[in-house]
Amino acid sequence: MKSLVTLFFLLLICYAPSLYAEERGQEDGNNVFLSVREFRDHALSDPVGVPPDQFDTSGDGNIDYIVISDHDGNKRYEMLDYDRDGEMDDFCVYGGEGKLLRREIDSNSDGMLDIWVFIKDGAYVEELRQDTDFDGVVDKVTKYGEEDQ
Ligand SMILES: [Ca+2]
Ligand SMILES: [Ca+2]
Ligand SMILES: [Ca+2]
Repeated sequence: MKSLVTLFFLLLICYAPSLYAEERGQEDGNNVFLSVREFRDHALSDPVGVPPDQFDTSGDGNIDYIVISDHDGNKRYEMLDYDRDGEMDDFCVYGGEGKLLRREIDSNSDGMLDIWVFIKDGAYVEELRQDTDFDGVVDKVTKYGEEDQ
């Protein structure tokens, strides 16, 4: 009986993370990037974009704001170096016709994204995912507005 209990806990440990990963994969059709560099490189290499507009809004010589648009002038990505440390930390992803889909933030500037905001209809926050202890794993999911539908 004791070994059955042990087996149960082992299974729980083995299956819990994979179940979680599966759930994450199903929930969003888009890639979730964990590293800000990965994200930036992905956005900059997106073939639908025209050459990005890059700005040094603080005038310190570092690019701190990048906008990538498609050929119709609709925004695809926006990247901001909010704390001006030279590394982008605030990303906006736009869908068709320049509608805001998602915002992803590296709130503690460690180079890894830790806040994901999913936007509905270009304006309403639908879901908030957070990695509150910055270990690379989402540990808090808040959904909004479900009761309205
Ligand atoms: Ca930064
Ligand atoms: Ca972070
Ligand atoms: Ca975490």
